[in-house]
Amino acid sequence: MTSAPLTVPARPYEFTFDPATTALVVIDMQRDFMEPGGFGESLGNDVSQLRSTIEPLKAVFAAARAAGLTVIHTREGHLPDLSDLPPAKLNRGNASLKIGDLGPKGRILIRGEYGQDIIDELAPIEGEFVVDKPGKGAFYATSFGDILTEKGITSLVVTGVTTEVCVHTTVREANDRGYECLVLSDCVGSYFPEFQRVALEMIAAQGGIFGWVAPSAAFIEALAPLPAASAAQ
Ligand code: TIU
Repeated sequence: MTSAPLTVPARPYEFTFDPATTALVVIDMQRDFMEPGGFGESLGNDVSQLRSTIEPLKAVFAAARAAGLTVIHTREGHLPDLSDLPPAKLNRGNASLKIGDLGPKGRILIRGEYGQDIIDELAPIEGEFVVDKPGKGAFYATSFGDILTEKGITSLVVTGVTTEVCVHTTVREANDRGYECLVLSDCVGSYFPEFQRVALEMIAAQGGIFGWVAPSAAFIEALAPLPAASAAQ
């Protein structure tokens, strides 16, 4: 099934997409990254930096669900026996709590734990996909690519955290596989304001080397244009 293509004003130029072949991708909006006591904080980060993504994402969810878009959530995490956790990832850095250690919200970044799940505000609903991934990118060692193929998806609208880590890795992986990616600038978040700005610049630079960038309001407007009368007010 295809429908009429829609257009979003974006950087570096307009992003055109068909809702029937477009998925909303929500990367790792998990307590482990968004709330105190999780993996993100254990790495020394101020998790409050990511909270500004929640309200814009709620509006994007409403618009995407009303338009019938495929919605795919991801969660970074590992098996309880850590068999899918490379020592290089376990030992990297100077975390106060390592992956698999017991924190206030359960074992850090372990599948099935309270802290590893998606925050209440952005919980998936029935019919949406939830993909668990052991790496930063959504394609590595997951069913993500198969879901896109089965659903006939060619374009991704990418949101989530963190911008320069799991969002960037996923967009780069998707770009190499031929997907057109629009990143919603206010629906992705970083612990570092400078990284947020530069990571978005990197996507749209060089004629859109990895994809397009637009604010969520432009995407919502493309999905559900305001009636002319109210738009003029
Ligand atoms: N540390 C950091 O910025 N991010 C991650 O470890 N994972 C994701 O980005 N989801």
